[in-house]
Amino acid sequence: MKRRTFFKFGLTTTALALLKSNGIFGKPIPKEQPKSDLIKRSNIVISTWSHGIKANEEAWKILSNGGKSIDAVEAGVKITEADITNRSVGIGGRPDREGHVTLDACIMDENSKCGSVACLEGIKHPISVARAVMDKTPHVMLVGEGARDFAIEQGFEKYKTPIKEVKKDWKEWKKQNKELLRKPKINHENHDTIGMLALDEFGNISGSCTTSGWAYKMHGRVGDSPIIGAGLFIDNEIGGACATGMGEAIIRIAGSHTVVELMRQGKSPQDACRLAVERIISKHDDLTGLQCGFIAMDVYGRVGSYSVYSGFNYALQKEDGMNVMVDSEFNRNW
Ligand code: SD4
Repeated sequence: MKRRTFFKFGLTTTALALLKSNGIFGKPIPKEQPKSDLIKRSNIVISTWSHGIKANEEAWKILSNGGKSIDAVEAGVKITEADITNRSVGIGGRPDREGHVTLDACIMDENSKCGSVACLEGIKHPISVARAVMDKTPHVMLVGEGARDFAIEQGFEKYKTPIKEVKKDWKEWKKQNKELLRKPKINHENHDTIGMLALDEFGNISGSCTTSGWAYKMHGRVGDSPIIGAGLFIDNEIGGACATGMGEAIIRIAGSHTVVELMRQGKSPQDACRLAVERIISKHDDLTGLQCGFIAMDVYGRVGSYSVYSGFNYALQKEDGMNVMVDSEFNRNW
């Protein structure tokens, strides 16, 4: 069935009021009621940044047809990975300093099964390779050549990277950034990983996360996105979280795991994201360019987000045809 998206950019006041009134941002959970009665059995999907709108649409097709959240989060982010105009995720991503596009991705399901690939080159869908690591190997994480050999052996589509336009930009960057070649610096304009969380009608949460990482990073650098507990974490008894932004800072506090553990302690997804961001802030003296953001969802169907700096947003869908961008709360303006 064809579905319409009403709001592509920004959330209208009415839509925001509607979402607030049905408790999506954090209606308190009554203590006296058994948790199993309160677990939400309905479809919700959220994903980071505006590319999340298209990714949500794809995930929603699966969720709204009675599919599982793990299939929805894989299919959703594949849309972003395949978009060659996207410079921070998948095959259109920017390379490292040496000109290699190295991709990071991970996926986690309601049974705490997870799979991950890091520093993977020339394969179109790292998220599906991560899923294959989860489903077909006894391991959680494969990196570099080993990950690529596994992907090829499993028949995954190869893709020559960097694409022409990206290679041209990289050559230009090299000419103009001799200093940065020696001492890499954060490039916050290119920190647009897609992280996705979905709840299905069985009451199960899964998540996915995929990125080409920090543009012009050192060769071999791996960020938070493929690291279970940093870029993504799911505990189906509690909820899930994923991260975007400067991976090094997110890894330092085991970011997504921290958000889930804060929810376990009774915090709403919104408060859990805020507290994790505040912990990042408290661990860094210099916050220049240090953008990090989290999105989270709990088993009661509540969602939240928070970032260090303004400008972070995420796409939210919980009804047919209503796929909206929500501006995240933040600690400070740029
Ligand atoms: C990284 N966290 O490699 C990723 C980049 C990112 O939004 O999130 N971009 O550090």
